[in-house]
Amino acid sequence: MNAATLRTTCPYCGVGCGILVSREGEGWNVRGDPEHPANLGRLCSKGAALGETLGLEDRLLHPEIGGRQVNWDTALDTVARRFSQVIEEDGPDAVAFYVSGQLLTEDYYVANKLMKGFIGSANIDTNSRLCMASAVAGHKRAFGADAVPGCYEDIELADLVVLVGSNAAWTHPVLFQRLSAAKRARAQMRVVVIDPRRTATAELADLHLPLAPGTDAWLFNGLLDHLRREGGVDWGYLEAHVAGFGEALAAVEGLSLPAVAAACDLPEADVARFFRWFAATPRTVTLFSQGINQSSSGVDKVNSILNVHLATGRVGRPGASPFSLTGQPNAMGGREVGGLANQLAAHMDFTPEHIERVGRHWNAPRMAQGPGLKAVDLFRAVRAGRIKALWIMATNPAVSLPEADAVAEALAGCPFVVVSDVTRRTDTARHAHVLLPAAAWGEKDGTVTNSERRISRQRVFLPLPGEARPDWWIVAGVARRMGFGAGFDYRGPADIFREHARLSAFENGGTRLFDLGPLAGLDAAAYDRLEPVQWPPATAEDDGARLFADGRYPTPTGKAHMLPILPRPPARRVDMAHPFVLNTGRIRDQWHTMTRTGKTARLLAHIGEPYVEMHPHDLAVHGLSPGDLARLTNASGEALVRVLEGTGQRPGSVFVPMHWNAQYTARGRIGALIDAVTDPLSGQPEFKHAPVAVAAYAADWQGFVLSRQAPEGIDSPYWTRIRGHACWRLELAGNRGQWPTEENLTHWLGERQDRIELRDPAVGRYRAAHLRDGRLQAVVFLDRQPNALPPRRWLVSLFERERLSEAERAGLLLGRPAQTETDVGRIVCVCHGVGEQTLATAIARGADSVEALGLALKAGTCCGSCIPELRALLARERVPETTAA
Ligand SMILES: Nc1nc2c(c(=O)[nH]1)N[C@H]1C(S)=C(S)[C@@H](COP(=O)(O)OP(=O)(O)OC[C@H]3O[C@@H](n4cnc5c(=O)[nH]c(N)nc54)[C@H](O)[C@@H]3O)O[C@H]1N2
Ligand SMILES: Nc1nc2c(c(=O)[nH]1)N[C@H]1C(S)=C(S)[C@@H](COP(=O)(O)OP(=O)(O)OC[C@H]3O[C@@H](n4cnc5c(=O)[nH]c(N)nc54)[C@H](O)[C@@H]3O)O[C@H]1N2
Ligand code: SF4
Ligand SMILES: [Mo]
Repeated sequence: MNAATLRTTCPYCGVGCGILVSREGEGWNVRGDPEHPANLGRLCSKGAALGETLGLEDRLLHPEIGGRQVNWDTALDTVARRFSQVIEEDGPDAVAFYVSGQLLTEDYYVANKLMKGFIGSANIDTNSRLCMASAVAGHKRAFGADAVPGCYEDIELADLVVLVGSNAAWTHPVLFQRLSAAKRARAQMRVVVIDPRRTATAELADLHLPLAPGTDAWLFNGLLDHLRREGGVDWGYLEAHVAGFGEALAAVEGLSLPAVAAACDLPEADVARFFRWFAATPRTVTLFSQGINQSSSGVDKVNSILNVHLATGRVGRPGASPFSLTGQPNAMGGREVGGLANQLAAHMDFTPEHIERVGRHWNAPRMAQGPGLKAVDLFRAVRAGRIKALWIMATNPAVSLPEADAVAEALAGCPFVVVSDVTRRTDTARHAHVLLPAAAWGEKDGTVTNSERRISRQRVFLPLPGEARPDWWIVAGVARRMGFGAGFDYRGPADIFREHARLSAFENGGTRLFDLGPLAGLDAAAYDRLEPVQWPPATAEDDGARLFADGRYPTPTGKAHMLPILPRPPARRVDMAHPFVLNTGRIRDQWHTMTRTGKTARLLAHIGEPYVEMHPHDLAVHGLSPGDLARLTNASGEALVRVLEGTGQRPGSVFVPMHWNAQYTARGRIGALIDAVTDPLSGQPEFKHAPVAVAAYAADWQGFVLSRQAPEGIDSPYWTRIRGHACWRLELAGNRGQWPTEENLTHWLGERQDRIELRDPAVGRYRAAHLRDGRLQAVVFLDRQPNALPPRRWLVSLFERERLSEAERAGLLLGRPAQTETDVGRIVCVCHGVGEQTLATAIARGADSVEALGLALKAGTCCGSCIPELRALLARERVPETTAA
């Protein structure tokens, strides 16, 4: 590693991959850190594309009040004054912070301290409420502390890996690559995937259980009873280390195999196979994520999983553990500092003893005395006018909360909204009175904790652009101006980290697992050099990689708890008017609300438009075809998206990605259709189960714009903007009377005299191009016959030319390539830009494995995120043996 190489950590998912950054020409080379224990050199497509997201386009670079640029003093004074004023007039509970698992631990710690120790309210909640809250509550009920017992290595050591409600191939890709490699290396390893959809993750599975949505607790209860019946319970472990097992087992007694299979709508034989494998495999790891957590009974589902691991004594042992996958890069760090409204700090709760202790450590003038409002309730309070000043940091609630339209309304009606973000234009920032420019990845310094409790450093390699500042600096600046100078006199993140570590060790005496005592003395240089380290930090006897291996749990009795679980169906049921279950989640190449991944063309090459994926049978019944537009509706809202056919979809269920928002599409904020029903214990919303109606949107015309400039001035009922390498693509559709106006056309093509045009009102066709010195600037194609629209990829390729040839110019408005050119098809491998068509051709010519495709086309050889899809393509396209001769 040369001296100019900097080691840092990926800012996306909870795998927490180590990254090496170095200069490369004008840009930055980003690659996996071979020495980081999370990824050992690997990166996924999002991590690998980080170098392309560093541009300052779209960045918020200066503080703004009411849309006008102001200096930092004015901005911080204004925020401090308004917050103080509201607190004075209406009390501390009339203000709130809504923060994020994408803050660094140091940022998070300072925000939490200000609210809970100095303002005197616990109205600080985090987007982790939407993400990890059910796992947190489940862990606390079972183990007495919010701790993931296992580590990544367990996934490689296990003989059975069960993935429940996790699409790790797309959402935790590097961990999934580690799992795939282990499975290849160890013939005895089996993988079970439990997900209503057949996902990319399911491609690796020996058994996929496409259960009816929301029925996981029946499955795990059934498994528990099976273990009891078939001698699979470790009675010695239960007697010694677990309380409540009698009740838990009694609650599931008599849950027969046929009853489970019926409840989950699964073949009995498949359920039986899963149960047999689980019972017979001591080294079992169960990975779970949002298919479990995001549910109105999420906590019970978590405990139904923890129950079967406790019953078999498979907790915190090599290759044997339950494993909650964290989503965001610092979801875990947020739990450590106490970013949730119902936690205090450093894994302490709102008990009188803890309140007193934390108050003493902080020297806090006004400790919050009890839990604050959880995210959904917090925004309800904003809407009801009970919260009068709100500060949002590093999250985009107008997109990501359920009932997103109501959230936007709440923001619009709130007297004072402050937004700290790195992006200038977001659906949330639109409602801000004060915008504060935060430092982004590469510009800020601190720590994050990944899914396996490993703390890693994010380091600075870029200067602060404009007037951007780290989040901790912004919060501390406001705190000082509110009169709390002594508590917020930090010189840098190292100061904050030390204080956080000291608090974790403060009067701990082994009572709290989360103890960073050994790190509390790091000086600035040691903090700077800090190597990735798991908590609890290693001791002479224990490397800290696993928890509870000795069967001792941090509860008053030292025992874990099994809980009787009474499964509940999802809160909202489908009916005649809303016959589909809407399931929402992630796609491989986008991150949440696209504020960063939306900046790179490469990551939009795989999937560029918001879509609804449906089973072919449902398409046929509802008269829909792939490529149509569909309108999804229910009482909460509506969405307009492209139809995608997916045989992996369960009939009756549809899937829509959570990512698209008003910056990229007309009506794609799917959170608008999700009722804010939450788990009674965790407050986590049911994002995976909203009844909806789906109907064809009978567009009278469709079309597209390709343009070197980002297209603006769009008012069509349907539009999506997609960044490409050489040009932007704008997809459009509308009804009679909604045809783009002359003003729209001028926006996209410039003045009329600069265009070549073909207007055919009789058939409803408009085609135009704008060339400058023979170089294509923009084209517009609108048509009442969507299949008369020319191939977009061909036109896009013309934007890559410096000059169009005569033949190309002639072919342009005819909508036909001058000569036959090959269409590479939908891009599958985004790193090397390899399309489906190219892959299919290579397969037809004999490339018969992922490795062969890699050798021939480089596909899948960079980040490996597309390997599950390569496998699926191979399975589909491979020439049958008999005809191959
Ligand atoms: N590419 C990408 N990766 C990401 C993110 C991203 O935005 N983009 N975000 C990160 C974050 S914050 C998070 S929280 C994680 C989330 O990671 P995951 O939880 O893996 O992702 P999701 O797509 O939300 O949902 C997982 C699966 O749950 C399934 N599911 C739905 N209903 C049920 C059910 O009733 N039972 C079961 N068993 N499964 C069900 C869905 O079909 C889906 O395939 O991803 C992280 N990684
Ligand atoms: N329908 C549906 N909705 C969901 C989910 C789902 O599965 N389905 N999943 C939920 C889950 S698990 C999650 S985690 C949430 C995620 O939802 P959000 O947190 O709303 O998503 P992001 O787009 O990551 O928002 C992060 C914001 O912070 C900004 N940002 C980035 N870095 C920094 C920084 O250093 N400082 C500051 N101040 N700002 C920064 C980004 O520009 C962006 O605006 O979505 C939830 N919503
Ligand atoms: S798996 Fe991908 S997104 Fe997640 S931390 Fe690693 S490189 Fe980043
Ligand atoms: Mo998340």
